[in-house]
Amino acid sequence: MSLITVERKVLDMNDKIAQENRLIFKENNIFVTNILSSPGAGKTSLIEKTIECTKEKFSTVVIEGDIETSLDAQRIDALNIPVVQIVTNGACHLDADLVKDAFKNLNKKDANLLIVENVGNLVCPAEFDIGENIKVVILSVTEGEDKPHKYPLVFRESEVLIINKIDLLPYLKISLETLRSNALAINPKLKIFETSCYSGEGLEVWCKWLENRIKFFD
Ligand SMILES: Nc1nc2c(ncn2[C@@H]2O[C@H](COP(=O)(O)OP(=O)(O)OP(=O)(O)O)[C@@H](O)[C@H]2O)c(=O)[nH]1
Ligand SMILES: [Mg+2]
Repeated sequence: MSLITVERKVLDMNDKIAQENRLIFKENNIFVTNILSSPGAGKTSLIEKTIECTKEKFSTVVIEGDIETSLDAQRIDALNIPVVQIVTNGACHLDADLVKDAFKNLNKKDANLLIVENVGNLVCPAEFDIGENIKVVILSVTEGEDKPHKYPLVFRESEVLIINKIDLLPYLKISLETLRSNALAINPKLKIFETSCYSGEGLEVWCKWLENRIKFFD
């Protein structure tokens, strides 16, 4: 019983800071995309590709979240994009307070898109609002079509599902149609894209959608 109370307090405090973040992001006229997935589904790869295909339209900055290492931040830094790495030292998600601090330390002059790569995990990050405009969940085709039913919260909370690594489909038994219908059964409003960060398939459609989504945010 007391454990449940503590957890509620932590989430209430997080929601309060997330609302403050939302105001700060709005004041800075910056659209915030929170990217979630299990480890290795392709979050950093998709961020790299998104930066590349939207560079004429947006000035992007990135916050990276990892349990250990700054390897992902190094990949973004190599593109000359301002980036701050949060190392959680074991925590399985980013929270609003960590993102607030990281945002303060970000060189964000003229930026209008902030992409946050959350810690690789399909469970905890979905519970923590960080003040983002949209959550995007990535699922790679090797993870199986049952994941929306097994990890429903992240699919419920996300506006977008990106099914990544579709270049691997010829080697797998997964049905994309079943995966899509499982995801839509959990969240009928999900916007679904199919991408390959290797072949480039589907990336333009995703980037165009993001451009429009940012154009019309208030
Ligand atoms: N075949 C294939 N491999 C991919 C694709 N996208 C990413 N990968 C590979 O998948 C592995 C993980 O990609 P990352 O982008 O590092 O994944 P991540 O989700 O950021 O991983 P974590 O940050 O560790 O959770 C790397 O070896 C990528 O090269 C894709 O579309 N197709
Ligand atoms: Mg990564």
